[in-house]
Amino acid sequence: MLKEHDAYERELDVINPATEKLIGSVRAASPADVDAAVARATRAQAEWAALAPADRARLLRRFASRVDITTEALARMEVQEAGHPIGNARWEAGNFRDLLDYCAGGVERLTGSQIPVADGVNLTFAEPLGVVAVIAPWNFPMPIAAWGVAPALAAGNAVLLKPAETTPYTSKRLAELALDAGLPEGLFQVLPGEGPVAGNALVEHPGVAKVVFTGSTAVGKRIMAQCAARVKRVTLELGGKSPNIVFADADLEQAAAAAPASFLDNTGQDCCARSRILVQRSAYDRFLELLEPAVRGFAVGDPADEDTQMGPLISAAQRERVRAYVPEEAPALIRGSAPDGPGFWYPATVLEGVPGDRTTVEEIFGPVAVVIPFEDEADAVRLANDTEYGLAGSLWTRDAARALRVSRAVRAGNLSVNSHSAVRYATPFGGYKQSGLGRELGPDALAAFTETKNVFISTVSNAA
Ligand code: TXE
Repeated sequence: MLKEHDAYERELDVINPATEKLIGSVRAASPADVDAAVARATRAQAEWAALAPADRARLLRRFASRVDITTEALARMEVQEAGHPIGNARWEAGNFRDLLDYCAGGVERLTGSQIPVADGVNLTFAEPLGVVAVIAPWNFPMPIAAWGVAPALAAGNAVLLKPAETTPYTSKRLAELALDAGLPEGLFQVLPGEGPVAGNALVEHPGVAKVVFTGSTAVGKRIMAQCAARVKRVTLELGGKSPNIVFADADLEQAAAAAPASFLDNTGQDCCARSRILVQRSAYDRFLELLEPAVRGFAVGDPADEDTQMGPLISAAQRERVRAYVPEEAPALIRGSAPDGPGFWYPATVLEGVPGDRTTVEEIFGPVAVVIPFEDEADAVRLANDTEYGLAGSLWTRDAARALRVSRAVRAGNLSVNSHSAVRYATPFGGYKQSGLGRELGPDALAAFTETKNVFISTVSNAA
């Protein structure tokens, strides 16, 4: 809820989604705050880029160790503001730490090259971009922030992070930890604020060299157009409607046991959620028999409870979005339970996939999957690719050649075989088609925050 005062003076109320209680309010950044932040970041970046690479790496490792010793507090904060199960929230804080460590290891390996040419010496340099804006969503506030923040800092840039309206607290704490660790003042700033105000001001600001955006496809397209107007660098991680392809030759027990987490983790608010379950017709009935108890057994409840696997949706608005796709009373193949009382709860739901229906083609971003039968491999690939998205996908088979064939045929950035794993900090992550632009993480993570400069030095003698 936003309270309006004079000029631009706003507070963002932060609500615990499991209790609907107000946790607190933070001041929303105005366009003038963004201007001031860019000016501070520009000064800090010059200081940062002038440090010896070993010193930058040491400070980033120190930041990582501050995050490490604060993991439990950050995780508890995440439980409060995002409603994530505590076990998941610990992983999220750990992911921020891991990214800092991983990228610190890249600082001294970010080198240029010497390319053989005639009549001189040719050198290339990997130079920082300057000030980078990271606009993050609420579904994984710490990890998604980390994927931009850590490599951008490691490559010598300053970062302005705008967290989502609903989840500012962990980001604010991370900025304090960066200062504690000794990073220059202004180098990593957090600007809680509204997308169309602070977010928009960052995108439009001439002092911001690159925008890293994770969020809805609609806002991503808008940001890309705004960046195009200035030829500003942009990385986009957008939505998904990822397939989980189960072939009849798979270990069906294993595939069914793993399927619930692939669309229920984070209450389905995951861009990699495998929300289209494609099952070979000859195994369809058996797979559903196995899936039902697995879905019902997925533990829903108080996110602070160590055994909880699924918490509430982030907000009343998000629950309304999910309900607009599938009201709780709509017919379903499988429906789990949800707690009564306060909280933005929504039960795990598995629907029969109806070709062309919006539940089978649009990202619902809730704990909802559709199941669709297929005949053979070609049919599976056709269905898997029958989407404007291309972020992730899983396939379950015991046939190694098929695993490789289908992985190569599915037009998506992150495929997993006999697993639902999508994100590892050491491997590249990103989408095909309307799921995004560019890649994050992996060996090239730092390079995405540099410009390559080429310098030719003539060795032709002037002596007559
Ligand atoms: O996203 P928004 P919302 C999808 C998912 C979800 C839907 C809507 O389907 O149901 O998007 O979620 C900032 N200029 N994903 O409304 O609005 C905003 O403040 C600059 C998928 O929350 O895209 C927030 O920080 N910034 C996804 C961030 O963009 C703007 C994660 C995301 O908000 C802005 C989240 C503007 N004009 C939602 N408008 C994923 N890929 O994981 C908003 N923002």
